[in-house]
Amino acid sequence: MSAPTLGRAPTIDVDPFCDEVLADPIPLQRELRAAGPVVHLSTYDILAFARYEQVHAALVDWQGFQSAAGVGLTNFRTEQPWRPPSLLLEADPPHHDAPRRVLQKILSPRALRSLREKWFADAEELVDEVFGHGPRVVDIDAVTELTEAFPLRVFPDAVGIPQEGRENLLPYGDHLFNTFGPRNHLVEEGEPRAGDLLAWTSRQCRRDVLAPGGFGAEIWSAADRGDILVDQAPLIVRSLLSAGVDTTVHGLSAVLHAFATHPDQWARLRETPAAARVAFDEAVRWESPVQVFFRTATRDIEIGGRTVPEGHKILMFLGAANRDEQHWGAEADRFDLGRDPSGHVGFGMGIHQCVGQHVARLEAEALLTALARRVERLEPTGPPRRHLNNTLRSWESLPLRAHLA
Ligand code: OVV
Repeated sequence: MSAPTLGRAPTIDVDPFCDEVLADPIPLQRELRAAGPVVHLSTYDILAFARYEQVHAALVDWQGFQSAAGVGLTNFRTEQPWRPPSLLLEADPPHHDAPRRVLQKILSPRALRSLREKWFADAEELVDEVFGHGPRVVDIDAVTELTEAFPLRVFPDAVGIPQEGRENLLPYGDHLFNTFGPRNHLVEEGEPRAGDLLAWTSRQCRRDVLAPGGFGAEIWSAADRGDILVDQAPLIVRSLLSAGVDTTVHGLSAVLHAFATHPDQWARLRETPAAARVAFDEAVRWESPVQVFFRTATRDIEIGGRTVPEGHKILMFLGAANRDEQHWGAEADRFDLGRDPSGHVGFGMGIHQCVGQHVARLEAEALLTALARRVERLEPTGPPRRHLNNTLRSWESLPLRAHLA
């Protein structure tokens, strides 16, 4: 069809989904940005964008770059998706819009006001449990004890799912985010459990399983009002369980790792606790817990001086765009509370921009506020360990020492 067009862009032969790159994507991101506005990835024979300008342009052009053919490497036009597609993530207007409107209202800052006090108290309680009232210096693993523990304490309750089986939420999300990439060893290792995890997750989306007053029940009420079809309700609940757990865990890990390695910034947060929100967004920019997403060209479409042929997948490096010096300045690699991180593409941009971002910010604000009150100084006590995922940038372990106030 158009191999010569693809061929004219600078080619990079490195596989962005190999273990070495997933463990540290920063050098490849730099190489991709330097290579040009559009880069050909020979491993998958696709075009990719790593500069802010093209990533942003592709994200906002939903007419030219569709989501309904899948936002992973798999093209849903030619290959069967492993789960029924999401009505939000893997849909385009007009189908996308009613589910989006419903969820956007349920997760709006206004709707979340009723959760704020409870989540701040829950964060205080967790921080008290972790640090107790004895010694002034406490060693923890911030991942298991804080960044996984806090979302798992508040989010499943907010959705309204039962206690039983909640240990499936993180493994389900981990596999889901792996499946947006190529079928490498990470996907293959997840496959034996995938059917059971998806079945469990799908069962939690039924009306009779969801507690009254939660986000899940609100979605069913929207179906009763006719804002969405009744058959759409379970898949919209599934979006909450798919996109709402691993992402927030890794976002919180990102911000705690950032602070542990930038003690001056922690001091700044303690002086100005209201900086918790901006700190979280700066960490989402700096670490980009969601590193990449794909789109599919709906027609031959020009971008960055090249033509993406109709039907071809493109890969958007959100993490690379979020550290593009052309956009962020020479200090793009620095985690800095003095920066205005708005405009970062860590939550995406345009009509698909993260509908749960206010939930994520509220979780972060609650946890950081509680920590800033108790912890004078945070320092790493050992090497942090990455958890590899085809889409997510995440930590398996963050050994930290907290010096209590
Ligand atoms: C943004 C996102 C990630 C993963 C899953 C979904 C959405 C979904 O809607 O299922």
